[in-house]
Amino acid sequence: RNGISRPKGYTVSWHANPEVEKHHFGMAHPMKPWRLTLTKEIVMAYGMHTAMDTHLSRAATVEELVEFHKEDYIDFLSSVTPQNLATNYPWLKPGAVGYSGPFFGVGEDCPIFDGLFEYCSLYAGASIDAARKLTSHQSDIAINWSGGLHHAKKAEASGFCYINDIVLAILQLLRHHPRVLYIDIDVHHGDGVEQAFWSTDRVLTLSFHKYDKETFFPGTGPLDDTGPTHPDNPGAHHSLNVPLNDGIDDVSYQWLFESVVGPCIDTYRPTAIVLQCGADSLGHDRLGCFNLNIQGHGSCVSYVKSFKIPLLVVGGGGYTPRNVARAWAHETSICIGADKDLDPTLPLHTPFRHHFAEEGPTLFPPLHATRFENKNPRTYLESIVTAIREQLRYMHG
Ligand code: VJV
Ligand code: CA
Ligand code: ZN
Repeated sequence: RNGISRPKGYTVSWHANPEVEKHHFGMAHPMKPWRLTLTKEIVMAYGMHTAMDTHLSRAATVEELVEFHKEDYIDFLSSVTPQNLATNYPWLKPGAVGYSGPFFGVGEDCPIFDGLFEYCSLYAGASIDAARKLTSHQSDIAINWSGGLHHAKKAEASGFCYINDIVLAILQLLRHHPRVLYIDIDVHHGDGVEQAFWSTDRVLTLSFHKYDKETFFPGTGPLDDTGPTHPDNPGAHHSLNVPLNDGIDDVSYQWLFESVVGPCIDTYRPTAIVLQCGADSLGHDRLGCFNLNIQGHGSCVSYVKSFKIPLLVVGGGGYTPRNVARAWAHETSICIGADKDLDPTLPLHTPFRHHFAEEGPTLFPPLHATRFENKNPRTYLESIVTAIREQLRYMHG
């Protein structure tokens, strides 16, 4: 292939380490790191890699990880193995009762697997590298599809996330940027990032997600959770949440996204943006319940890119690997400005072609088929936009 020419007037960098892709959470676990292999395969088959600076990312160091995480938690992650778990950490054994020591979030969602620490430090290293490319002005858009693990807490793994690479990357950006806007289109609430920056006005967090306190993970992120209630706290009004119901479609989502993100950028005037592109908000996702197509999901990236503000793009959820790969490859093409140039027929050859057999060899299969009825009437979406605009009026500076 001839490849695609570099974008004019700006630089895009791609940060990845193929070692990440080799890790397994366990056979039946929905999180599949090899979706990154599929993504890369599409990106390279189209020749998109020739239009970017591609960096082999390094593992984050312990010093870098403890900029957010608690040291005893990092010690635990770096020393625990499936073999020593039961002997060294007996209180983490299934069924253990009565122990009130550290728990660290280990369980079915966040299992201890072989190479866990290597996996964590590699995806975190890629996000930190990507953030540094932006602060050093060597890159205008930096991409790390292996990152975006928004649920991890200071001393606790949660929802398939162990290290919060997004928080670590934002901490890097904050060394040079006065204000960072974080936008999260994963179907789940970006609770870990929200919590980490709950008390500062230098990061505005905005998550779009399915919200049901009782039945949908993590159960946080209602419309009225906008930051510390005490008004002297600088973080007041600097967390925004867009709680949604099942089945939202491209047209509704795009309208809502632009109606909310536009005013956020105009009011907050961020000097850098981090966009978490969790692909579990697509239709036909194994865990999600929205009806977005690849184009609808991608239009969020196009819209954010159009503001020409230094942009860090990370992955996140996404549990139907072939569609995750389609979405992230399409979004890579948007970042390099080549989306209009791609032939929507996937240029794939064996052995990868068979992964895409279900919907056929197209980049844009219809995913909106009504597995979930759209339970987001226009009146509901309008009330969200009104509430968010109201919340933005409290924000000054
Ligand atoms: O809903 C939950 C928590 C439970 C307890 C643990 N069981 C396994 C599931 C119910 C209450 N967890 C969610 C976590 C979703 C994480 C999303 C992460 C992201 O996309 O936002 C960012 C990367 C959940 N939903 C579905 C599952 N867990 C699930 C976990 C499994 C599984 C099937 C479903 C773990 C192991 C296996 N199957 C074998
Ligand atoms: Ca979200
Ligand atoms: Zn998710």
